[in-house]
Amino acid sequence: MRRLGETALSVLIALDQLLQTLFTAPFALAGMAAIPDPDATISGLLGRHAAKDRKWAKFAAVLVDVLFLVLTLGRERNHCQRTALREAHRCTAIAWMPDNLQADT
Ligand SMILES: [Ca+2]
Repeated sequence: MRRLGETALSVLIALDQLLQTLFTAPFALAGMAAIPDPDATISGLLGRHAAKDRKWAKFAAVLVDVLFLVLTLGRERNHCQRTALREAHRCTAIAWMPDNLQADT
């Protein structure tokens, strides 16, 4: 049962990263955002932009934070901020990629 749960979580994170990449791509193409990091999640994106005091991200982060607080029965507080920090410490960009892929601007 634990194996099923961990596998399901991996699939959900991969889908989350895909959605984040697809959501960010048009903004990147329009020059309004950095090239999307394919290993960043929606929560991480919200956490990074909320830390920059962007109102849209702060609003969305509150909603996501509440969702994770409920889903984890109160164990995961400030999910978006924590996710942004976790993702910042796990840079997965490879050497030939441009610098703006490795750090959100
Ligand atoms: Ca990934």
